[in-house]
Amino acid sequence: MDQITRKIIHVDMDAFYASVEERDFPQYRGKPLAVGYPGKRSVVSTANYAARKYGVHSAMPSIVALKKCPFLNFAPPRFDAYKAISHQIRDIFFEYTDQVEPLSLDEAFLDVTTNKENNPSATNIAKEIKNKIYKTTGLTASAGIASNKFLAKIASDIQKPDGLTLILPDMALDFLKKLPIEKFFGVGKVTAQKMKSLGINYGSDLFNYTEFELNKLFGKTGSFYYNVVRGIDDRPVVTSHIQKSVGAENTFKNDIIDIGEIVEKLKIIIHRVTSQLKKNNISGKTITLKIKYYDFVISTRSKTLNIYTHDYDKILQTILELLNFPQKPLKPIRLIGVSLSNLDNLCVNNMGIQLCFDFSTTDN
Ligand code: TTP
Ligand code: MG
Repeated sequence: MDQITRKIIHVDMDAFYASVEERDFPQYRGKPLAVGYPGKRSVVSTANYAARKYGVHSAMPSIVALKKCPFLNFAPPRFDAYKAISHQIRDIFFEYTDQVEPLSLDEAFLDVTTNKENNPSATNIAKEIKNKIYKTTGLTASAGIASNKFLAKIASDIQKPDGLTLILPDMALDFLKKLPIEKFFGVGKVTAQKMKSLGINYGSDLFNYTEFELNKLFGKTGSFYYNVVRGIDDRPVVTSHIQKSVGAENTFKNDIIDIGEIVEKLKIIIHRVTSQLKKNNISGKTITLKIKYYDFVISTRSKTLNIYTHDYDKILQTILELLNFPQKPLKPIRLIGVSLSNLDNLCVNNMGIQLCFDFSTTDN
């Protein structure tokens, strides 16, 4: 069977947190800016491009950053703002494909081999996405387009900020040979150090090793390195394990027509749903009421809110609206269910690992 060449886009916002702060607080614009706190035990979350010129970067202790750039401004992080923008960009991705794999708040892989627009050009889709992101959020993103995730991820980094980079399969090898080993997506800091101690500084050095040798040196990941330096990466864009909805339902022993009794049953169901949401620290935007009547006819009604919620009262109020409370139901009800979808769990990967960065550094 012919292998179809995949079309993968990787989108990554430019200096994400810092760009949001510059957008919302004009006094920072054009000046060196770090997101984080200047305190002794704090680190920089990210720096804008003006600060990067001085060598300030993510994860750098704030004191070191201040030594490098004495006039550095610090903006305290506003995680909710970044999360809201993350949802805006995710909505844009879903206009093109459901094959979206978020890696963190500001980046995602998209498989657009087949897409909702039937657009054969992944490059044009990436351009459209960048434009829409700019129009919607006022922020720039960089995009990489390639036949696999590894190359797309590397491509998006090449022309930052506001970049658009296509790596065609026959360009990949030349490019990867010249790439410093620490820029390889999937080669962590520790491995990069080990590779350097072996004299592997660039892709070309890695290319000289056999798969057998790499497996001996790095275990199973050796095969991964062997393949990616040749531009080979078959990993799919993974979406399926991201939980899409949280819900609960109840089938009654006897059909119910009394509206008061239905509301009491709904309250119990909503409690179950909200405790589930709270336990997993997620909220949802779309609230759905499902009713199965005595004759097995099913009706579902949904409302999408402007905000994400896991609030009991808010959900109850919406459900009562959907139920047309206090009107009596049309006919006796056999089952009733409540669910929340459109969840804000986009930074949990397919293994349930939280990928968003934590902001516990508040030492001042
Ligand atoms: P990145 O995409 O790695 O960085 P960036 O968007 O700031 O800059 P670039 O233009 O190079 O893409 O990370 C996205 C956000 O995640 C970043 O704005 C802040 C946060 N972050 C941290 O909090 N700590 C870190 O160590 C890193 C790398 C990122
Ligand atoms: Mg980024």
